[in-house]
Amino acid sequence: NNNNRCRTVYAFAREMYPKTVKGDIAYGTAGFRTRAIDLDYVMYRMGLLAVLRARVKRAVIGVMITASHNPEPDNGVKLVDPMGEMLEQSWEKWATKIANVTDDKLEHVINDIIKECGIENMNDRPEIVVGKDTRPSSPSLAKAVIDGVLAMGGKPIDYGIVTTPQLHYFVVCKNTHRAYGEPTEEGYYRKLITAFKKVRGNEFNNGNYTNSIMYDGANGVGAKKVKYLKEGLAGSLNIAMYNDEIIGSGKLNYLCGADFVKSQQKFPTGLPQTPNLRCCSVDGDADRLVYYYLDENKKFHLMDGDKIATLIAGYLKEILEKTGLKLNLGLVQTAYANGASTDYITKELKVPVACVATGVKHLHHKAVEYDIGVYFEANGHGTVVFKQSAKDKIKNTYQTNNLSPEQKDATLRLINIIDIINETVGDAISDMLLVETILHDKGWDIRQWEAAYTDLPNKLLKVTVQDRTVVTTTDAERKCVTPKGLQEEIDRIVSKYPKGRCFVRPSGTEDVLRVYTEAATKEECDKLGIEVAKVVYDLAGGIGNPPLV
Ligand code: G16
Repeated sequence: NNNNRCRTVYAFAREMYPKTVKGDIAYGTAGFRTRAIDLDYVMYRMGLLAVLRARVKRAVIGVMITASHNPEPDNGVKLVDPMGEMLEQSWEKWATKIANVTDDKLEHVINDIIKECGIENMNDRPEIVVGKDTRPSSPSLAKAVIDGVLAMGGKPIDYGIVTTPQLHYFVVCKNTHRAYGEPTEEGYYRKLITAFKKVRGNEFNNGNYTNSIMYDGANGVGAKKVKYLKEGLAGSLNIAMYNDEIIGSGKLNYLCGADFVKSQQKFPTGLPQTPNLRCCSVDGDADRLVYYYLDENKKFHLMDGDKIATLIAGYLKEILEKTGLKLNLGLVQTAYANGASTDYITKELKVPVACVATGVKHLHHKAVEYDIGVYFEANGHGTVVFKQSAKDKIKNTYQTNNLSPEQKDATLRLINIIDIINETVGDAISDMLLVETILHDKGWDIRQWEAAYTDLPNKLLKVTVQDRTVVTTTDAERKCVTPKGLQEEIDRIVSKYPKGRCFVRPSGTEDVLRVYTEAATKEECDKLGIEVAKVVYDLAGGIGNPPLV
């Protein structure tokens, strides 16, 4: 029987999804990501792998087709593990092997997986939940995944166009037998909207907080999906939508969206430039969120993932104090976190901070060590995770009779806030509702939020090189190991700049090296960035135009 099953797999692979690309593809920060035209066979094979993974875990596995913040001609695939995490790291080696093996060796790799993972029953039909973003290439790539799932004997459940975090949510709902929520889009919206409305109550405005927001959907799935939310929230939060051209407009992430706003530190196209209005942007698959506004002088002010993280961590700390519950709270960041934010969290908020490598998979992993773990990348990708024991404690405490009215109130607030949060992965829509809840409760406008601390000027540059793997790093990507001499040069340059900080790492989603710099003034920060980028260009094999001096 196994042999029959696998014969279909190989015939399909040869006939319909032959490996057309000679070079290897690497499993990066968020799965495989490259030009969409090079991905057909990779998708088919990820369909196969998802079924094998589901058999090993005896659970539902998710496959999301998206290239998130990348330009429209790119695409990619992320595998979602049973509890909503990104594919376990020990399986990335299988993903890489199965994606890169030649057609005639596919059989061997599959046999190796079956053997090494001890898969005995190849005849069950595990469910594989499949979702895609709005890219024009996504439907045919989704078909390739589904064909892979069917060939391996799995049962594909096609959710069509959904956000990445929605797909993670569906996987967890299914694997918890609906304890986490209904595994439908309606169930997702209902859960978030109900919790949001409960916390907000009937006072829609409070102090300096007003309940209107301008929302940039990046011309992607985040625009399509927020429409349902907007209707459900009618009145309690007014969302004015912009950049909601969807499929095939070529405008996905173009001059708009969270990645553009954060990395260019600019107001996006398509939104009215009204001063002092609270605006937010999501990215191409709606798992990142940043806030910003223009002041009276049209100066741009950004509230990035660090500002969101500190707002949330500070607020949860206050609420916890009000409840009297003893739960440990921690925050996880990456090297991209602004130095001022880390100072503020440790010194002012007195919340412990951990630093890990880029990629939500690393942050999530670390955050689950705390009773309540807040994690955010500076680019706006993050969420909050609660240990089951912490949730039980909060709920059980609420049932006891010895709470003061303040304690009871704060505990109930916390219970509802947990339901606003999509704990499975960073979720721009749920994060937005959480930020709005906190600002509303505090009665803050966006300037009051901004005032918590002042970011050190920072810059993110890209350097294109022949082969980005020549750069390897250590210490949560804060130091380069290779090429030889690069780190010494970086240290030498950085030492000339007050409050200077810099690191260089290969991107896991684009074919570039990233250069991050921070310094006391904007001019110095820009200068530092260019100086380092030049050295990187020279020592790491730069191609194309050298960075401008
Ligand atoms: C992905 C990852 C993020 C990461 C970003 C950039 O985001 O999920 O964790 O920060 O790529 O990664 P890199 O610098 O390695 O290219 P997204 O939103 O594109 O999926």
